[in-house]
Amino acid sequence: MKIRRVLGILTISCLGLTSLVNAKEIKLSKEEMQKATQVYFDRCAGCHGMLRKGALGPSLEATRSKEFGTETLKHIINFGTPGGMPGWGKTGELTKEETELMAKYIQIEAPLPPEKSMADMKKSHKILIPVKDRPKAPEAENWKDYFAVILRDVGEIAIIDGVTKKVVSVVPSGFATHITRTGASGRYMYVIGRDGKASMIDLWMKVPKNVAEIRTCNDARAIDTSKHPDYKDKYAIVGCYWPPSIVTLEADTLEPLKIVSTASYTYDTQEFTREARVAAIIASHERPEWVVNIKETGQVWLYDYSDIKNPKITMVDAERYLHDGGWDLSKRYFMTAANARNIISVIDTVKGNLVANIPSQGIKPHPGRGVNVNSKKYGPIWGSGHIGSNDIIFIGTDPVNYPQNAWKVVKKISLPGEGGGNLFIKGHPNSPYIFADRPVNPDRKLQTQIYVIDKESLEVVKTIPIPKKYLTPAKTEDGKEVASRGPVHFEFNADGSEVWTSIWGNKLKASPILIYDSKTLELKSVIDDKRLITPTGKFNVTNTMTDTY
Ligand code: DHE
Repeated sequence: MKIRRVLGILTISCLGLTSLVNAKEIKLSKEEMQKATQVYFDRCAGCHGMLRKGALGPSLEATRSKEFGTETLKHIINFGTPGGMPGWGKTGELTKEETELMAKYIQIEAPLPPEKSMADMKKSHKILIPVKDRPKAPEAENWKDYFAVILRDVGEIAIIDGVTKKVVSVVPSGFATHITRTGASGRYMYVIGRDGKASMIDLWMKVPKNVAEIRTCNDARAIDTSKHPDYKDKYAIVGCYWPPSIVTLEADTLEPLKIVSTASYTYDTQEFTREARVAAIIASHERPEWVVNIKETGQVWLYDYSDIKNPKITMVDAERYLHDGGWDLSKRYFMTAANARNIISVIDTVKGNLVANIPSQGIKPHPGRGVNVNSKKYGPIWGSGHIGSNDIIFIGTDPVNYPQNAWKVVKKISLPGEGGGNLFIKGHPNSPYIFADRPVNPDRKLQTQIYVIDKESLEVVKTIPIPKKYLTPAKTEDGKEVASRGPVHFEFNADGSEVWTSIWGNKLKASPILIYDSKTLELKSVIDDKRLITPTGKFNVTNTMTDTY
């Protein structure tokens, strides 16, 4: 595996010193440390933290890892766990040697990652196409039905026309690109890489291109924009994992405006937490406000951007560890998973307070943005799946007209078969069905099916197996076969008549996007393009702009 210096020179150069001194029985060479640091960043830091204190995954601090020992750690890294830890060896992402290296590395104390200042950030800022040279009107007809598709392992975004199903453009982005979000008008698609590189693609161009980019931090997962009508297309926001911070930017140039550190105190035990990372961010449509999950401290920050240099932040105590979430049907309540404690926290963005911490009745809730249904029986409800168990839950979200159902799990169903592994669930007002994936379930059959839930009965009414021809394994250079993981993530086209999913393959070969009719559930088309390497998240312009799910 090639070593990329995404962590920066400071980390790489200090590794050899600190870590080798701390290790008693385990010694790694400087080269091995560099490689292991990179692999840790690529594969482990997201769930276990840069400082290895744990979050979605457990703590990997050296003292704890040592209790397991190299052989047990190798086994876990190779085969994964039923709780959602991927089997990195089994999926071919790590070789035998890399698995052993990582088992040793996590028994050595974590090196301290570098900080980042405004001056560092500014050095990386590039306006690639100035505003005055960009199109004055859309040059393509269907741009509001474009999909931005994450090509995770190659760090690119494919822009696909939702009407013609043609790949219009493939645009470079940050390392192991994570998600995209649109501005309020939908014109620009904002992209965040795991290396903290934010970029923006102009969808009005005949062939969409990046028009600006900036490295906001060293590790990030979230990006959004100002969606209040008075601030339409004015600001963008990046949420960083490391250094843990919120970075605000000009929306048309990505010029950095302000950095706010999120290192702070846990809401309950009031312990200082250096690594208080920014997880989901969502923009209010009603107020000049971003709703920001601070993962480790269990607080949701309501970040008022009306005075961008002097932001007002309301810190709402919720629960730990906050991860992803989305709006309820009214877009007043933010429904978010506190996955370490199996809780869905509900934040009232009008009153600026916590409404409820609802036990999710499953293990590790993972909603993505979740799903909204206007149920005949229960009124407006919001739903989530779980990584660690097969439970799908629906919570009542209308305290005025359905007070008896509000902030309660009104319905819980089970996906068929043992174990969890669900990552995303999606709906659209024009589709009678909700769609759920299960790409991290260890059972091959369960992993490669789509689960269809009827919006009226709220029962799983069908499972759609992915045809074998779309799951053919890739071959490594030494002839080893590596299977793809099955479908991951769903997104609808603008009118909700189609639902798109992608096969989560690996870097060795392209993987298709499968498009189903959202009413008949027939496979309508397949986008099979050799540029589609590891397609994961898919973001339709209209649905992302309007927060439709
Ligand atoms: Fe994600 C959303 C963090 C791994 C695909 N992911 C999110 C959000 C967070 C997050 C905080 C919410 C962002 C928001 O709404 O502002 N993701 C993390 C991790 O920390 C984690 C667990 C481990 C890591 O090292 O990054 C992780 N995520 C993944 C993947 O491996 C996925 C499945 C594939 C990929 O391409 O990276 C993945 N995450 C996604 C997607 C969304 C997302 C597609 C947006 C869902 C949506 O519909 O809005």
